Amino acid sequence: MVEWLKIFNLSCFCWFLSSLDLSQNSLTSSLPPSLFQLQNLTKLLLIANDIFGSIPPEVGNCVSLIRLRLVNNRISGEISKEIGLLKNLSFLDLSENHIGGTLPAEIGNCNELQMLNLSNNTLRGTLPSSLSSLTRLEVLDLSVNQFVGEIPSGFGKLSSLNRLILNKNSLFRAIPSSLGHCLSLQLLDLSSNALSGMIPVELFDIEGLDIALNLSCNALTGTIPPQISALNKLSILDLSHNDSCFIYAGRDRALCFLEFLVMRLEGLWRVLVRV
Ligand SMILES: *[C@@H]1O[C@H](CO)[C@@H](O)[C@H](O)[C@H]1NC(C)=O
Ligand SMILES: *[C@@H]1O[C@H](CO)[C@@H](O)[C@H](O)[C@H]1NC(C)=O
Ligand SMILES: *[C@@H]1O[C@H](CO)[C@@H](O)[C@H](O)[C@H]1NC(C)=O
Ligand SMILES: *[C@@H]1O[C@H](CO)[C@@H](O)[C@H](O)[C@H]1NC(C)=O
Ligand SMILES: *[C@@H]1O[C@H](CO)[C@@H](O)[C@H](O)[C@H]1NC(C)=O
Ligand SMILES: CC(=O)N[C@H]1CO[C@H](CO)[C@@H](O)[C@@H]1O
Repeated sequence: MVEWLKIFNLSCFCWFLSSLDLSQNSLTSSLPPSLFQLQNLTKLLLIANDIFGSIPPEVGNCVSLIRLRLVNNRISGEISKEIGLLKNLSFLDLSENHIGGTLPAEIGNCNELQMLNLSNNTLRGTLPSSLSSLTRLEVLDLSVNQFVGEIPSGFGKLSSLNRLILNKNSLFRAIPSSLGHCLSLQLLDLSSNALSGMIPVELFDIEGLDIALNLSCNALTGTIPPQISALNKLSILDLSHNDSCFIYAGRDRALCFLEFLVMRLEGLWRVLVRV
C-alpha cells in the first residue's frame, strides 16, 4: 500500500501539486486533513479504494479543484456547505459511498459543475432548488438515495442537461412539466419513486430523447398521450409497474396494459408486454 499518509504529512513540500490520482490503490484510511491544504490542486481522484470517514469542511480550501472523484469508497458523514466554495469544480463524483445527511443548498454555488454524481449513498431530505442554477450541468445522477419531496420545477432551466437520473429515491407528487424544456436530454430515469399524477405531455417535446425514458415503478395515472410518438428516436421506454392502467391513445392502436415496455429495434416500435 502506498504510504500516502506520510506523503501528505509532507504536504508543505507539495504546495505545487496540481493533480493527484491514487485510484485503485487499496488505500485504507480516512482523508488526511493536510490533503485539503493543497490550494493548487485541480484534480483529486481516489476512485475505488477503501477510504472511510467524512470529507472535512476544509475541502472548501481547495479552491482550484476542477475534478473531485471519490467514487466507490466507504466515505460517510455529510456533504458540508463549504462545497459551495469550489467555484471551479466541474466534475463532482462521490457515488458509491455511505454519505448521508442532506444535500446543502450551497451546491448551487458551484456554477461550473458539468457532472454531479451522488448515486448510491444515503442522502435524504429534499432536492435543493438551488440545483436549478447549475445551468452547465450535463449529468445529474442522484439515484439510489433517500431523497423525498418534489422534483424542483426549476430543473427546466437546466438546458445543457443530457442525463437526469433520479431513480430509486422516494420523490413524490407530479413530474414537473417544465422538464420538457430540458431539450438536451437523452436519458430521463425517474423510475422507482412515488411520483403521481399524469405524465406531462411536455416531456414528448424532447425530441432528442434517444437513450431511455424510464418512469416505471411510480404511481402515475392517466393515459399515454399520442404525442409520445414524437419520441421516435427512443430506444427504451419503460412505463411498467404503475398503479393505473395506461392506455396508449395513438391513432392506430389503443393498448391497455398494466405493464409494458416498448423498444425501438431496427427502426420499428416493438411493444413487449410483460405480465
Ligand atoms: C500555487 O501555485 C502558484 C504558482 O502557480 C504559487 O505561486 C502559489 O504559491 C501556490 N499556492 C499554494 C498554496 O501552493
Ligand atoms: C478558476 O478558473 C479560472 C479560469 O480557468 C482561472 O482563471 C482561475 O484562476 C481559477 N481559480 C482558481 C482558484 O483556481
Ligand atoms: C454515477 O455513478 C455510478 C456509480 O459509480 C455509475 O454506475 C453511473 O454510471 C454514474 N452515472 C452517470 C450518469 O455517469
Ligand atoms: C451500491 O454500492 C454497493 C457497494 O459499493 C454495491 O454493492 C451496490 O450494488 C450498489 N447498488 C446499486 C443499486 O448500484
Ligand atoms: C427502469 O427502471 C427500473 C427500476 O429502476 C429497472 O428495474 C428497469 O430495468 C428499467 N427499465 C429498463 C427497460 O431499463
Ligand atoms: C398495477 C401495478 O403494477 N402497480 C404497481 C405500480 O407501482 C407501485 C410502486 O412500484 C407498485 O407498488 C404497484 O404494485
